[in-house]
Amino acid sequence: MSEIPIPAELIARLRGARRVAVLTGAGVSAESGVPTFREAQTGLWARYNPEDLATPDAFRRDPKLVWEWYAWRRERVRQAEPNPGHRALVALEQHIAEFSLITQNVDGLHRRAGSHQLIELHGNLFRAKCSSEDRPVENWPDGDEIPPRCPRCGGLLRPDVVWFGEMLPANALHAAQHAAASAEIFFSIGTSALVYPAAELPMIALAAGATVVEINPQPTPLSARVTYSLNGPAGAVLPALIAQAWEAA
Ligand code: BJW
Repeated sequence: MSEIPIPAELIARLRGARRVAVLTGAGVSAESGVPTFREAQTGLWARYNPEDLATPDAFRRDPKLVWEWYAWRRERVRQAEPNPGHRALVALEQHIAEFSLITQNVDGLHRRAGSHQLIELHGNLFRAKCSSEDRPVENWPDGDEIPPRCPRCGGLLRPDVVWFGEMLPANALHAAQHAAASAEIFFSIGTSALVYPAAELPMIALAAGATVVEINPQPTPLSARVTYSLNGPAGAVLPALIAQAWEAA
């Protein structure tokens, strides 16, 4: 159980809420052993800055390096399991009439935990697309050639994720903006709130009059703006929030 004090007024508002939206970032998967984006990478990858690899330029310069980085990350995520923070968000979805879980994460752990109302803003590690035709590719050969080639046109395959300077999937972004604008309570959890347009979503919610709650052990540029800042790990704070709102009622 979390030792972070959760204001009684927030618990009461959550219990009465019909529309809740949640934005998650890499911090939610940290307790599953998946490194956050801006923490140092380990082992082989410690000398690379993730922000320099997650770009179309990096892929153009060295497609093999970028493909191998994503293959390494896929392997780490395959070995990871959803944690109590992911599972608490599944429980939250079950208590709220109109619920949206907007994630910047590409690891698929929310879906594996059992979340359904999910909006993936930055794509998914486990999908690939053709870098020439921009079409999704379901199955790709795991042969000698790295990156593998598109079975239709022979172009290089790339992960189906959103890199810096690329547009987010329009449907996902519109759904996220709508959820933020109509939420009574908006949570920003485990994100450094540095990357746009995701970082705008809590601002949209604030401007529309929502209660905005941040859950993060570290301060972010958003912290001074929110209604409640809960300074702790998501895997402890979220289960405590659910327990106090519904199990102790
Ligand atoms: C815990 C915890 C625990 C630890 N519990 N918490 C407006 C202003 C300025 C710049 C821009 C702007 N609009 C667009 C831009 C440019 C750019 C951008 O935002 N740059 C900024 C860096 C300044 N944005 C884009 O390019 C976007 N495209 C776009 O806007 O298109 C239109 C356009 C194009 C060109 C010009 C202008 C407009 C695309 C952004 C795509 C981001 N892609 C990535 C990679 C995805 C694939 C992959 O994973 O490899 O997405 S970058 C990376 O950052 C990844 C993440 O999803 C994203 C956010 O990171 P996140 O999740 O916040 O992780 P961290 O590591 O930063 O933070 C972790 C947090 O967890 C920390 O706070 C910890 O304290 C906390 N934590 N343990 C809770 N247990």
